[in-house]
Amino acid sequence: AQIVRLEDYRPSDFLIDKVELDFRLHPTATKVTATLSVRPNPSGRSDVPLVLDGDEVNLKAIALDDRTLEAGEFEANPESLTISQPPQHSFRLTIETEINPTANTKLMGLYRSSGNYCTQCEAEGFRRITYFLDRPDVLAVYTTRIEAEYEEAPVLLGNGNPVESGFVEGTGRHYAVWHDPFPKPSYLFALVGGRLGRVSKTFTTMSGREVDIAVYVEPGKEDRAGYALDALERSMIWDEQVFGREYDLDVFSIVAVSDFNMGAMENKGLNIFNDKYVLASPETATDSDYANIEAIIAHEYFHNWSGNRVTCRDWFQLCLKEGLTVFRDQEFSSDERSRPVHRIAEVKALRSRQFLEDSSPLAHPVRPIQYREINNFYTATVYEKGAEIVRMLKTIIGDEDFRRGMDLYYDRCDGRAATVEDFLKAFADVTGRDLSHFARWYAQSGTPRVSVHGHHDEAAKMYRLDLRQQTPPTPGQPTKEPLVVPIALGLVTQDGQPMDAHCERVNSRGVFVLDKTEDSITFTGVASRPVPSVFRGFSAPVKVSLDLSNDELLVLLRHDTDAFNRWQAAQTVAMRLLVSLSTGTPVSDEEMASLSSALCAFIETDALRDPAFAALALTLPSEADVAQEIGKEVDPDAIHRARKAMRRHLGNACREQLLDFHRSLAQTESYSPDAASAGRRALRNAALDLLAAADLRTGEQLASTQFETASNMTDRLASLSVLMTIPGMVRENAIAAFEERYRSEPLVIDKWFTLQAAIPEDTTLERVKRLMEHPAFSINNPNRVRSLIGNFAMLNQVQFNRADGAGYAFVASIVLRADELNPQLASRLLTAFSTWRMMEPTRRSHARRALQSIAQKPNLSRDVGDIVNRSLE
Ligand code: HT7
Ligand code: ZN
Repeated sequence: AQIVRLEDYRPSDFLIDKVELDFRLHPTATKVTATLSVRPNPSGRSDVPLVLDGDEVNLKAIALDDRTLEAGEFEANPESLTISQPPQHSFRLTIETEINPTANTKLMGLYRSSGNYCTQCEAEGFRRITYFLDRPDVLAVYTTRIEAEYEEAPVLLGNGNPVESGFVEGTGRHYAVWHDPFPKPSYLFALVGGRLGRVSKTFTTMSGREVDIAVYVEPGKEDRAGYALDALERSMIWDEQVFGREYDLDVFSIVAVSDFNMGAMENKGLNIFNDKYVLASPETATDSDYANIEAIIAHEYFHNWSGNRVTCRDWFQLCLKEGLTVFRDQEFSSDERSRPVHRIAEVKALRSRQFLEDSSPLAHPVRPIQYREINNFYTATVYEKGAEIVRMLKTIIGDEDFRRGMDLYYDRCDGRAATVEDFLKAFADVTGRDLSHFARWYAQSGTPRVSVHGHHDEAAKMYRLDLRQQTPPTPGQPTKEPLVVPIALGLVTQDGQPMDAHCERVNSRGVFVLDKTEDSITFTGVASRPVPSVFRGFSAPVKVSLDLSNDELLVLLRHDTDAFNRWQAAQTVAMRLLVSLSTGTPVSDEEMASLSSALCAFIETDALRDPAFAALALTLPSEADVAQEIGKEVDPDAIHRARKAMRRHLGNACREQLLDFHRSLAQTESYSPDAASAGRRALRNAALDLLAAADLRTGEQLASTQFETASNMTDRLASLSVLMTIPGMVRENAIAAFEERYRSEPLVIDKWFTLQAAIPEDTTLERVKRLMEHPAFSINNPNRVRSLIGNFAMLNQVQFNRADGAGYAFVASIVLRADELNPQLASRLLTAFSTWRMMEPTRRSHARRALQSIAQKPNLSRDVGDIVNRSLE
């Protein structure tokens, strides 16, 4: 397939200022008439053909300035429409196409979900609706008329503001006209038509304008949309208060659909969501579902400025909107919830997804320089590492200059398609700093490793930190340059007091910026050897090597003023022990006991002050995290045994305290999804998990009572998850009871699929195959496939990576099946293989064979072909 390169970017030769669309919705033959106001681009080439993009579209008619074009004046195929000699001045092009939304299983363009019509146009879906200059730097003002059978689609929604609606006399059909005054790229186009229930309220913006905000869901599920509406209102208030950004249309609608390739989509004024990220009730959604809904509602809303008002010049600039918007949604969640707890959750996700990607054959820069299939670049690197870059910028320049830079960026780029350079220039201009070295973060892939060595000179009362950074080679980048790494740090005495040491190279916000391969900083007035606390708050997305002993780290767990580093200290010690246990390096009883007694002491004194934080401290690094840390010749069975042994040890060591938490934190009042209540549930369920690891019978008894008496999904699912680790009839009965209770709730059945797919036992593969025959399962529905197959591959380290290769062969076969229907879904599933090279030789050769079996298949989609080839390179 053809490679698209950043260096080949040139402006479009034509521009489209105005688009008028007329949709006659029909299940199998929807007619689309697009009238485009086209003009030559003064910055483009002249005397060149006009080539519009298409994808599986069927041209019915074409006219230029109302004159029907004859054969020979244009050339059309499903992939493009070419007018070889277009006028050299403005003209109107009217294009009639016919599309089949029911047959659209790719879920890109116009498709149907539960009988409703909806669209997904990012990145290149608009060309599946009509021929167009489907690129983000062509911005137009859209007016959309939608017509449909009233009975089939009583609700008709488009971008912008409603203009007109009515019935088409004598036909049973009705229509609605929507106008969006803000110029936008085609990827932000959307329409919805269907039978939908609605919850809404009026939001008054900071300048006093009234906006009708609404959430549309399947009729009968309106009572599950309230939290999403509330999260939307809080997001709108937050963006006004924190970034000074106000909403700009009269309506803002969110529509939940049950077939969706990703989480949600920020179409102008008409966000379309995967229903998983809208619907919530205490009976069906967990605390983490509520947190995700809040974050994704905020994310899509924030795109109205970071993405829509200021969009991307080309798809290489994807991080410009996605990295920035993830940063914004993370800040929102941190303000709404506990900042340190949220930061830990962000970092856990970054390490497990992005660090993994960055060390895999799929590693790429935050701003890639080439792609075969853009859909494969909606990655953890673009989104999450992209957000970390924005956060580092803020850490380096400080809060006030960051806000001034954001304001300048919006002022300069509003209504335009911008680049990463435009973004950085705004901050360079407000601060007078040269950010060209910092910009390397966008271009260089791989996770830097920073080593930190401390030297104390008692006589001189000096303490020196030697810092060294190094980034390993990644595909296409054999050598690396040093990056600009902000290190937030402080010193702590051996008995845990903050030290008042001085270093002039550490700024007033406690940040030192490492911008060379090696550097040293010296603190004066340091009487005794301190414990350094570095990368506080995870101030840069790097791996850190510390020359601290476990005992010194445990001083940080007890005393550091930085909550993130308290958590990190315990994780570092646990990781060291888990790696040793997994790789056959002896671990003494004392080493195990020093961690468990530090954790027991910590929960004894601190847990109830911040239960969510305590729950995180009690959760050991995952099996996948340990595999990543080991990095080569990985044996997932050994890691599984090691982690199990350590959980058992911890559960035994802290047994009394854990039993007490499980008893005293039981839910008494009615369910509330707020962070404090969720934190108490998290601690209680972390305690249950460790108690079960220590003693199966106690665990089974506590978990089955909790399962039967739970008053909310968080507690019920947590207890079922514990039962999953204990083979036997109690488990199987609980699985059956859960299915019976929730069989008509697809999103809950997804959780049920996931739990079973994650059972670390040899029979799980057969169980997963059996579950594919379950009436609730459908290979066409992305949520079902991700819950059952995706989570088998991503969460079940021992069974996906079975030594006999059966896990790989199974997932490969599903990738091929899914590829015929939905290439995006298939290629995401395939990324589970990104760890294959770090496995021990037997597993590695099975995985290679499975990948080769995919690569050899004729007619692979571009999506799957691209991932499989990069994985094998
Ligand atoms: N900007 C949106 C990306 C997206 C998407 C991309 C490719 C295929 C389907 C998709 N659905 C949504 C979502 C976001 O990051 O906000
Ligand atoms: Zn986004």
